[in-house]
Amino acid sequence: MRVTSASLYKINLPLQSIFRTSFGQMKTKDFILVALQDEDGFTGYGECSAFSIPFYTEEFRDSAYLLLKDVLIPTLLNQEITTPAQLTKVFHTIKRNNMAKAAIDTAMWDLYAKRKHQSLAKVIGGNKKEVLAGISIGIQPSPAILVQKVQQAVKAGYQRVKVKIKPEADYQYLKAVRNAFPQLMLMADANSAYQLKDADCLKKLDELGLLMIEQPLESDDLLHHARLQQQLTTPICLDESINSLADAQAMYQLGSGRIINIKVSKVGGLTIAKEIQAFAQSHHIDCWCGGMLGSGVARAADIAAASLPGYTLPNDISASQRYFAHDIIKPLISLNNGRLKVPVSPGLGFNLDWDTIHRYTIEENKL
Ligand code: OSB
Ligand code: MG
Repeated sequence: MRVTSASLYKINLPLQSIFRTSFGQMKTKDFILVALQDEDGFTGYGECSAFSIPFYTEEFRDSAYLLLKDVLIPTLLNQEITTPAQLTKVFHTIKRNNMAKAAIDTAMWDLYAKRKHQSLAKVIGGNKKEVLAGISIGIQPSPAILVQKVQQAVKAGYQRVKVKIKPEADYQYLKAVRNAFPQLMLMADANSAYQLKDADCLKKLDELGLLMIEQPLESDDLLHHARLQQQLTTPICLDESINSLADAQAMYQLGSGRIINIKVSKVGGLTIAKEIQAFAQSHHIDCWCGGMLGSGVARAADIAAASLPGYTLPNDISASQRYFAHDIIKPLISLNNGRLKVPVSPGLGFNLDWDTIHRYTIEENKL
């Protein structure tokens, strides 16, 4: 297949409510939609999830937009590509910038799947009919309000609840949730808000029977994560630290954690996500699929990834309406007994909602 033209849309999609983490807060999901057209009239769609400010990884939306427009798409145009897995070679000389690359990777997988009249899940090797939905709840003003939010999530059917934490909003908040829901599959995500010297504070969380603590320390600090894991009974899950297969291998060798949050966008797309899940599966490391508050296009790719056998735990893939009053796909993603159906129709398995896309697009380019 050969990509002959491409379109980029910079979109600011309003969130239903402000999402607060230890690194900042968001009112809109700012992202880039990439459309790639081939010589036979097929179109593949991918999302670049980089935030407007580089507070989660070093990428940000405008840097990704420039890279896509001026480097990645011009490099791709008119090249004969046999399989999307080849893209890692095509972009080999471009360092990191995984979220920009992931937008192209996922769009190419969508295109490839549509050309074969197969679902995205099928072409990447997924073998599940549905995947487990979990929810991520931002930092709340008080433990009582958090308990209310968790109550709503449980009622909606979410199989696992993740609570964002930071120093001063950790033990008391989680304890209140644990008291109200003794059996709940509960976990915490610190987004690197702690240091090794805070180990005592994190050790206190061991009594709450959490499924895992996600990314307690800095993203480039595998060594201290290993030291911390030795002191905790709760498994550490790495998110920000895992940007490549090599990162997953280093985590395993060093014992920096026991679980991986594989984000399709953060690792550069479905090809690498698949490699990491295969490595994890062969080394008995549990994995699940994380999100970036992505729109439906990102989440459709996440559902396909989560259908791979190595994704063993509930994912941060929620229904469209959890985050958005208007999503950019049709039909909306919805929960079915706490599960999400893996589409069987070609490609991503959703149509785009162009009214919504045009309404929230702030800039576009045709290449
Ligand atoms: O750390 O997993 C994270 C959202 C934005 C940035 C980082 C993270 C998150 C989430 C929400 O936890 C995941 C989602 O539901 O999309
Ligand atoms: Mg995380």
